[in-house]
Amino acid sequence: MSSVSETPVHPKGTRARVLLTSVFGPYAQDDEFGSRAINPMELYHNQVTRAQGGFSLRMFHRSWGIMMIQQNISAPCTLLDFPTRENFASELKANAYDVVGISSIIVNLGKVREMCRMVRELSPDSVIVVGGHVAATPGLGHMIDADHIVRGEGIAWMRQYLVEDLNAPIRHPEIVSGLKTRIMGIKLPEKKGGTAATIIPSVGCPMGCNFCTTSSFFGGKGKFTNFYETGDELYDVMCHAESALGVQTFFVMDENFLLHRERAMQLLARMKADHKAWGMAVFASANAIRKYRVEELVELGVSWIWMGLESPRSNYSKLRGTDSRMLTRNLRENGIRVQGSTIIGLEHHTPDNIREEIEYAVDHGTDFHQFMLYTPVPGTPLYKEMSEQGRMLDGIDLADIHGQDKFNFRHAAISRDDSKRFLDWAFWRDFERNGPSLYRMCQTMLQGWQRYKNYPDLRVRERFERENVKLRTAYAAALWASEKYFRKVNREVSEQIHELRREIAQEFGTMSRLAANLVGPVLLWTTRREERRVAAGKTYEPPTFLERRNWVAASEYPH
Ligand code: B12
Ligand code: SF4
Repeated sequence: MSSVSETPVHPKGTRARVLLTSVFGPYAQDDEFGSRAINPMELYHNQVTRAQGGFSLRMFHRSWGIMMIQQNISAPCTLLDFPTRENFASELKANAYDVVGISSIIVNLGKVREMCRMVRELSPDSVIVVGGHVAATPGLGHMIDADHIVRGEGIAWMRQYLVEDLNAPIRHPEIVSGLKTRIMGIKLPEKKGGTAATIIPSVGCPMGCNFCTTSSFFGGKGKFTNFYETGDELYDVMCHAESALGVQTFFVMDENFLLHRERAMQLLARMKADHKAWGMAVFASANAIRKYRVEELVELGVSWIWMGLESPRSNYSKLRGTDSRMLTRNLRENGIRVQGSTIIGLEHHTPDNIREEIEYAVDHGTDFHQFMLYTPVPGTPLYKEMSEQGRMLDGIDLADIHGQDKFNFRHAAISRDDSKRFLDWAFWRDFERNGPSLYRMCQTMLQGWQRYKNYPDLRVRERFERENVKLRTAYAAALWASEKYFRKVNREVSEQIHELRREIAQEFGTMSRLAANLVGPVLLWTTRREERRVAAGKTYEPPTFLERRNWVAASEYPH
C-alpha cells in the first residue's frame, strides 16, 4: 500500500498512457461479480426514494473521483465510466496503456478482481493502480492482482507517480451533476444548464463519526483535504462551471460544506458583489447549520441540505444542542429542501424502541429521507471496535455490505433478518406518512416563494422566481396526478396534496390550473405504466462514457 510520501514513480512520467476506469456494469442485477439488484447505480432509487414506486426519483451520477484525477494530470489519459466488460476489454486491446487505474468502492471488489485479471491477460505490460474506498479493505493486496493500492486522496498520488507538479492548482472538471433523470415514468429532457453542476471543494470530513467511511478514508477526525481553501477560489470554479455548462445551480459535493463558515461567507460576498442568483445543494451537519442565520443560508443560495438525523439518544456531536425537528421545519419554511439521513440499528436500538425511533425520524417531515443500516465498514473506527469485540459476522460477501439489506455484524438486540424488516419499514412508513417526495418538495418551494417573493436582495427573489417556473407548470401537473393516484391508496396524503394544489392555484392562477388539467392525466398514466414496467423487472443502467484528454494515438506516440 502506498501513500504519497512513498509513492513510486512511473519510468515514463508524464509520457505514460493512462486509462482510468470505474467498475463494469450492468449493476442492477444479481451476478457472480457482485452486482446486486437491490444496489443499483442510482442515488435516490437505491437509498432514498426506493419505496416510492413510480414517484421514485431515478438518476445517475458520474464517477467524480476519476474525473478529478484525469483533469489534473498532463499525461495522455482516457476515462472510461460505467464500461461493460466488453468495452473495457476492447479499450485495453486498442491502446497500449502504461497505467490502468481502477476506481471502486468496497461492494464492487469482485469486479476489481476481474478487471485486474483482464488487464493481465489483455494488456500484460500495464501497471495496475487501484484507488477509491475499496483500498480500505483489509488484506486487499491478497485478494486482487494489482501493482499499487492507493488509500486516500488520488490526485496528489497520481501526480507524484507521473512526476508532475504536486503543487499545481487543482483544475475542476465540468461536471453535470445528474444524468438520465426519470420520475413518474417520464425521462426529463437534458438541455444545457437544465441540471446542476457538481462542485467538489474537498474530500473527507473532520467530524469523524465512528461509522463514517468518507471521513475515515481521508484521515478521520480532524482531517480532510481541501481542494479550494478560500471562497474566492471556489467562486472562480463556480463561474467557470456557470459559463461552460450554462448552470446557475450547483451540487456541492463536500461532506460538510457549511462547517467552513469563513469560506462560505467569502463566497457569499463575491456572489453579492457580482449579482449571482445561484442555487446550491449542500451536505451539512446540524451543528454546522447552526453557525448561520437562516437568511444567510438563503442569500448563499442554499436550496437543499442533506443532513444527518441520527436519534437524539445516539450522542453524535454533530447533533448536540439541536432540536432537529424544529431545525427541519424552519429550513423548509424558508424554502430549503431537507434531505434527512437516518441510521437504523444503532447500538441503543432494540425491537421495542426501534419503531418509536423510526417514527421520530419520519416525524421530521423532511422532503427526502435516506435510511441506512448501521454498518461497520472496513477502515472505520466502528469496524475496528466491532472486530475487536468479535462481533463481525463471518461469510458475508463484501458485495452485500451496502447498508440497504441486512446487518454485517452481531447487534446486541436486533437480528439480521429483523434489521432488513425495520429498514424496509422505515422507508415504507416515511412514504405512508409524508407522501411522495415530489409533493413535499413542492410544499417547501411554495413556502420559500411566499416568504421571499418581496425580499430586499433581488438575487434571492430571482432564484425563487426561477425555481417556481416549474412549480406553476410541470410540478402543478405532477401534483394533480399524485392527488388522483393517492385518492384510493392513501386518502390523507391525497387530501394534503389537494390542499397544496389549492394554494398553488391561488398563488399562481390560471397557468398552474391549466398545466394541472392538461398534463396531469398524462402523468397519472405514465406513473402507472412505470409501475407496471418495474413490477415486470425493468431496471435502469447508466450509459458508458469514454473521454480522452491530452490524447495522442498510440501509433503516433514517441516510445
Ligand atoms: C456519488 C456517490 C455515489 C454514486 C455513484 C457514483 C459512481 N459513478 O460510482 C451513487 C449515488 C450511485 C452511489 C451509490 C452507492 N454508494 Co456511493 N457515494 C457517492 C459519494 C456521495 C460521492 C463520491 C465522490 O465522487 N466523491 C468525491 C471524489 C473526489 O472522491 P472519491 O470518489 O473518493 O475519489 C478520491 C479518492 O477516493 C481517490 N480515488 C478514487 N478513485 C481512484 C482511482 C485511482 C486509480 C486512484 C489512484 C485514486 C482514486 O482519489 C479521488 C480524489 O481524491 C460518496 C461519498 C463521498 N463524499 O465521497 C459515496 C460513497 C462512495 N458511496 C458509498 C456507498 C456505500 C455506496 C452504495 C453501496 C450505497 C448504497 N447502498 O446506496 C452504492 C453502490 C452502488 C453500486 N452499485 O456501486 C460509500 C463507500 C463506502 C466504502 N467504504 O466503500 C461512500 C463513501 C459513502 C459513505 N460514506 O458510505 N454512490
Ligand atoms: S458529519 Fe457526516 S460526513 Fe462528517 S463524519 Fe459525521 S457522518 Fe461523516
